[in-house]
Amino acid sequence: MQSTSLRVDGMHCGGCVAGLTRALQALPGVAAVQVSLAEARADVTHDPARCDLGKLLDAVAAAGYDGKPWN
Ligand SMILES: [Cu+2]
Repeated sequence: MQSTSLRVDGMHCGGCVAGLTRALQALPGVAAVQVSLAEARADVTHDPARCDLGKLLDAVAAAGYDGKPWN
């Protein structure tokens, strides 16, 4: 498992947090998701062989938010 942190802009409320959490958790290979509205951050634990950074960012974009690697 690998831990990846994303900067996610465009979240405004708890509904956004819940929606983004669901979208990321739905990806094959994702084991755990922690989304922080205050930090505009998503921490994802995932199997890098099944779910890479590109797939995480695609899911963020598909959910309607603007994501990029945290660092
Ligand atoms: Cu919202």
